[in-house]
Formats: sequence, C-alpha cells, structure tokens
Amino acid sequence: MQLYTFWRSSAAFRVRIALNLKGIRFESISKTLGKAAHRSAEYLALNPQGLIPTLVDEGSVLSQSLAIIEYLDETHPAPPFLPADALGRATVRSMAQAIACDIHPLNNLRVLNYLKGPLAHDEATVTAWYRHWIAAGFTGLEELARRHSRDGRFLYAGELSMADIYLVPQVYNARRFECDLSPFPTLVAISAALEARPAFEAARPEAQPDAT
Ligand SMILES: N[C@@H](CCC(=O)N[C@@H](CS)C(=O)NCC(=O)O)C(=O)O
Repeated sequence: MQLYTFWRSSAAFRVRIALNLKGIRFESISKTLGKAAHRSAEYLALNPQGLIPTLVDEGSVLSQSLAIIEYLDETHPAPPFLPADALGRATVRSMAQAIACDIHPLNNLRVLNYLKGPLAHDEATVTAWYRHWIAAGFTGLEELARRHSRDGRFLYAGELSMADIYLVPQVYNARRFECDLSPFPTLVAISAALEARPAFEAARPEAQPDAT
C-alpha cells in the first residue's frame, strides 16, 4: 500500500496508526501541506478533494481517513477497531466522529488560512478560534470518556478501538496550539497511555521521514 501523507497531517496520523496496528507495511509518499503540493494536478487526479491522506491499495484509491480506517478493519480484521456489538460500535463511532466531524474540520489548515487571508483575522484571533473549538469538542468527549472508559487506558470499554486512533492525533494538535488541557484529565491520561504503544509511537509526526 502507498499512503499519501504529511508528517503534521492529523488525518494522515490516524491512518498511520491504523496501518501500524494492523501490521501492514506501507510506503509513505509525502505531500507537503502549506506548499500546495496537495493541490497539484497530479495529486488532484488521485484525490479530487485535494486533502491528505490518500491510500492506494493494489491500484485502488481511497480517501477520507474514516473510510480508509474502516476499510483496513474490514480487510484486516485483527486487531478489531470496532466492538462486536451494535451498541458498542455506535458508541465508538460517535466518539470518533466527535473528533472527525465536529472538531477537526473547523480547525483544518484551509479554514485557518481563510480566516487569516480573505477574512483578515490576526494570529491571536485565529489561535483563539482554534482553542475554542478544541475546548468545545473536548468538553463533551471528556464526559463520554468518563462514562465509557473502563480503565483509563482506552476510550471505550477497556479495549482498543477506532475512537483511540482519533484521540491521539487530536490531542497532539491541541498541544501544538498550546490549548489548555487541564479540564480534560481523562482524555489526557488515555492519550498518554496510547502514545506509549509502539504503533502510536511509530506514527507520531516527529517520527516521520518528512518531519522538519
Ligand atoms: N475528513 C478528511 C480530512 C482530511 C483533511 O482535511 N486533511 C488535512 C490535513 S490533516 C488537509 O489535507 N488539509 C489541507 C488543507 O486544509 O488545505 C479525512 O478525515 O481524511
């Protein structure tokens, strides 16, 4: 498999964790965000949305980290990313989507660039925007984690799931923007436990060959 990635892309970070957990070897092809390599005609031909990541599996092209991770889970069942029961699957998906659908899109590079460029907001305002949406999203997720994490090591029911794959990159981003994480002790503790695992450690941005 080939993964079109960028070291600091948190959506690519999710897919790197998933590939590592499944023990799938992959080739990383770096597309530098910020230098518009992800908007090149060549990359748009592969992924018309022009977003990172894209995964190519034996010539088939997949986009959207959520879809890619579910595809990897269906094609490589061990270890499972979703619980065996329908209620468990819905709960795990709701936690993953709280990050993927409600936090991440508001703080994506193109949104921040639009705030800074066409809307002419200064750096302090854009940082305040970033921190606001992290705090709003993490407030609900912290309560969900308190309810569902059995042991403080994983988000759901004492077992690794897709929700954990989403948590670690979002906590990484929050730290990068120096968000106050003190109101979210459950999320911070779970993320710390996950970060120590080899599959997460090998996927972290600074461990990537294109890290600068
Ligand atoms: N929902 C997409 C989000 C993909 C996405 O937005 N990726 C970011 C990097 S984390 C990106 O390519 N940003 C480029 C931009 O904002 O111009 C997914 O989960 O794959």
